[in-house]
Amino acid sequence: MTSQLRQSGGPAQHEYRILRDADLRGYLAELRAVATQLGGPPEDWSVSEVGDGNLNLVFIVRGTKGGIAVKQALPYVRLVGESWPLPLSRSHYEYLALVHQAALAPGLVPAVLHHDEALALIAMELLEPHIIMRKGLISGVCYPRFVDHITTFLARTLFLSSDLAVPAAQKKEGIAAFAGNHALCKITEDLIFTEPYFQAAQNRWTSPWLDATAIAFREDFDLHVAISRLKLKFMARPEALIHGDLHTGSIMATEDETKVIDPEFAFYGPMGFDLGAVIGNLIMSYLASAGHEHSAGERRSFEQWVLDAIENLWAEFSRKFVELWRGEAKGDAYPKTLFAGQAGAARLEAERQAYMDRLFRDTVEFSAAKIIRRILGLAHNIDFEWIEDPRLRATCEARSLRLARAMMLQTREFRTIGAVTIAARALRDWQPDFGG
Ligand code: SR1
Ligand code: MG
Repeated sequence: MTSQLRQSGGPAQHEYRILRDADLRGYLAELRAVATQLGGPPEDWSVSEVGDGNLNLVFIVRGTKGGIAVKQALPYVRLVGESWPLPLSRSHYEYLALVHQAALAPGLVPAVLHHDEALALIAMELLEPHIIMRKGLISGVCYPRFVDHITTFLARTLFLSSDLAVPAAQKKEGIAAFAGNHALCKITEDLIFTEPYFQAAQNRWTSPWLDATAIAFREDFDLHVAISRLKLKFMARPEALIHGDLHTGSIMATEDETKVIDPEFAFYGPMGFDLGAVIGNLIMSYLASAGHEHSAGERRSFEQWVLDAIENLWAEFSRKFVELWRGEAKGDAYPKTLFAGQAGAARLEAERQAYMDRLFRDTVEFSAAKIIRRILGLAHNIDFEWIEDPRLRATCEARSLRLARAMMLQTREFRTIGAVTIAARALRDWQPDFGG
């Protein structure tokens, strides 16, 4: 992208530096297409840093004609500081993922306007009036088009990058293209699949209420086996190009539109990890809702919407995925020659159902892992963090941990998505015994 723009009058190659205000303005002024989109003289552009994520800087730049968003990777983890270095190459993988996702699921990711690998910078479409979906959910906003959009995104990006859809050589090239993103995978391997289950220095939880639960999770070898099996699935199953961090903070939404952002954790991994991220985060939104009530029951219709969304999400995803499989199976998996005739077609259809059942079990387990890490690990969710009363927060978190532990250890009891929502509903008003 940089070299193409340079040929058409873009800037010369830059050394990495953190771009701030005037520097960013000057840099963008050299990009003809971007400057035209902004409009007016660069001195009049407004620049504000709005990033509230764990890793990067995000600037909103506005000119007389329009605005753009600029994301720049820092050489360290923003949440922790310079003591935790992180490769800038994640910006390259994010750019690559955005381009792939735009091709596979048009209209569901922000348009990329410019990428500069050396500066670890991506300029993209400003999403307005979209807000981070997690913030909308905390305020009790329902998103009527969300399930349709996110299931299209998931079914298309996962199916169309898998061995079901692409020839083996192309799939392996895809794996290779993202293999260098291992530092971001390592964050996930540590923060989701390891640290919440031992006394890692950076863990935190709502103390003292969850102290006993945190200790119990650290001493529970059934759980340690389950999370270790899941970690291995994450590490060793390159099923499809996954987003890698698809929580509700990676989604920007209005009532009518949904855009998936921030795929810097993208790599070829297990499909259930993305599905589990969305469902696990919706479960947390549901079980955190009681903590945001001003009067008992005022958020019931919102909560019902979240439960319906969880159920519809799996149903719609699996319908769309199987439909793609029936119509666009151009990959080398399940060779047509092995499923000839009517009997072969029937057997393949049954196998599709078995495949979806396995994927559902993965999804349930990954959802559970996503919940546990946000309550006992380093990086927490504002769904819980914004509950001011710590005892109430701990109550919502304890309900979520109880559900997550069951989903992780008794996965076979959660045969349908309805079983998950029934269990969540049963825990909505459960009162944990905090002792004392
Ligand atoms: C140190 S990074 C912590 C978390 O932020 C990202 O959003 C990922 O979820 C990561 O695990
Ligand atoms: Mg992110």
